Amino acid sequence: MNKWLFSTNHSDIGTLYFMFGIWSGIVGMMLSLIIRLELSQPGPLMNNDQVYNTVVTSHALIMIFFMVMPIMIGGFGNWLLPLMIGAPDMAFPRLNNMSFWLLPPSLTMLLLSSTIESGVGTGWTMYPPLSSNLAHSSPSVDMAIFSLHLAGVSSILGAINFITTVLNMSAVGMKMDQTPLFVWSVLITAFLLLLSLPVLAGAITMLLTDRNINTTFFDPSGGGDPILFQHLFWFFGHPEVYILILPGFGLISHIIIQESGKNESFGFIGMIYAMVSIGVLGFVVWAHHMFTVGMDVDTRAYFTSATMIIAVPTGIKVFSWLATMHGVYKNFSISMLWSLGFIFLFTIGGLTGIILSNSSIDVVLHDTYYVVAHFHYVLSMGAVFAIMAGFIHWYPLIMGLTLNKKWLKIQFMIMFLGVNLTFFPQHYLGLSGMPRRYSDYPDLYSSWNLISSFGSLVSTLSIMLLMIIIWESLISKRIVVFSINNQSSIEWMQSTPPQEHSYMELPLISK
Ligand code: HAS
Ligand code: CU
Repeated sequence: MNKWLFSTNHSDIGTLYFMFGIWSGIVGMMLSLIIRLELSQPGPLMNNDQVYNTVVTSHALIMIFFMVMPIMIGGFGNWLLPLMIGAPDMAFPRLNNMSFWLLPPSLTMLLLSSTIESGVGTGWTMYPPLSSNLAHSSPSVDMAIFSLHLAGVSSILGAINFITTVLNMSAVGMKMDQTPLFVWSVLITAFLLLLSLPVLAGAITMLLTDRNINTTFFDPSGGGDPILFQHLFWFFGHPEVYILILPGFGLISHIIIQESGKNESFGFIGMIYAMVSIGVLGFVVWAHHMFTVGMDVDTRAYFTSATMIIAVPTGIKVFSWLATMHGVYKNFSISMLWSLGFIFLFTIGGLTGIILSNSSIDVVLHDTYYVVAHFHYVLSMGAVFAIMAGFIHWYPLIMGLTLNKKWLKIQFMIMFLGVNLTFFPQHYLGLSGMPRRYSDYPDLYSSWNLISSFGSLVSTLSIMLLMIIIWESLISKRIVVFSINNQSSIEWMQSTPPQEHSYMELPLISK
């Protein structure tokens, strides 16, 4: 009990984050099934649009704040980052414990907000006036705001911890240009968190005072402006999407390097600059989420151009991953399958992002299912595929056990099919004008919605299979043997002698 409650050990805390993230992921997945069930055919299922919108809101917030971020930054960050820089632990172990333990109360608050009165039917963006006290008079929105405050504090403390750890506790002689890519990705993510979360905190606090103590930051009747909330929200919200994907980029790089038998990534330094540029540019493109608010043409031209420039560093990453794989005998290990799936599907999502960044096209596509398709390609197939790849790749390190490869391959195939069935049709729905965040639609949209809902069942099946695979590995107890001489008994540990840029090999092997 004390081991878990008061843990100051980076790997134990990492494990807690994994368990928390997986649990939230299951909750988020159940909520998505409710959404797809409601939308599987025209006409009402739950017959309550406020409840439907509450489910959509909780699904998004849970997946973003309580599934992807805890698993990627809290789980993989805590487990791998100290090992990769040769540090004994995180810089502030007790702060690390606190970062984790702020999350369960935060999630509890969010879940409870759905159980009292009308729930939060605002969408994860919480735009006023919908989220103000006229349209959402119950305390549900206030609870959701407090929940985000807590999650925000947790992430800011975590970010401080990661930045300090990397800058102060790297092995002697490890220069920044020798620091592994995953460490870089978490470092950059931590800076994005540190700079963007306080802006969200400010925005939701202003919303809280608007709702409860008669300020009018977002209320024109008192001289305020609801558009101000959108600017503040997206100044956080856009960097947030890179927070969700950058650690995944780091994981994918390591897996591809290792599975291709290379010592370092193709264009290692370029990969670092690409991530830094994505992080910096991520702060100057926020208004591409607001093209329909009535912006002047010059501002739209600026935000369109700035957004498109992000395709350049992202392209550098995609082509460097492909070049890293080039020239080796193709090895379709499971983590490599997920990595290839990641590159392919993330690129599709990135390209639809470029389409949406055109302000005149976005005026038509904004708030349609095309946007939903875009962000699920980069999230459900980008971020989640990176998590799957990483989890399977480092499962032997984390659990000391091996997984059944044949079943994992089948599971990959089912999930690949499932997510594409779910989200590819949503491009067509969006292009033909189906709006997002509605519980019903005209008959015209029936067929693609049915296929999409069927796909979500297929994906759920694959996740259930994954749970069985993990259970099988836990009861079979095929224990991993770690060797110090680089000749590991398991496939994923096969590595060439450590050279420049491959410090990450050392601690993993001596573990
Ligand atoms: Fe996005 C909306 C544009 C990346 C997540 N995005 C969202 C939302 C989420 C999200 C969650 O400009 C919805 C938020 C909400 O609830 O309303 N996004 C982009 C662009 C990129 C991008 C340009 N998004 C992401 C990532 C996410 C994410 C990563 C999370 C993990 N996104 C938008 C826009 C909206 C938007 C609009 C608002 C839409 C609306 O109306 O609401 C880029 O970072 C993507 C770069 C990646 C690539 C692929 C690899 C690059 C290669 C190089 C060659 C490509 C070239 C492009 C030269 C581009 C291979 C050529 C172009 C062709 C079309 C062929
Ligand atoms: Cu954006």
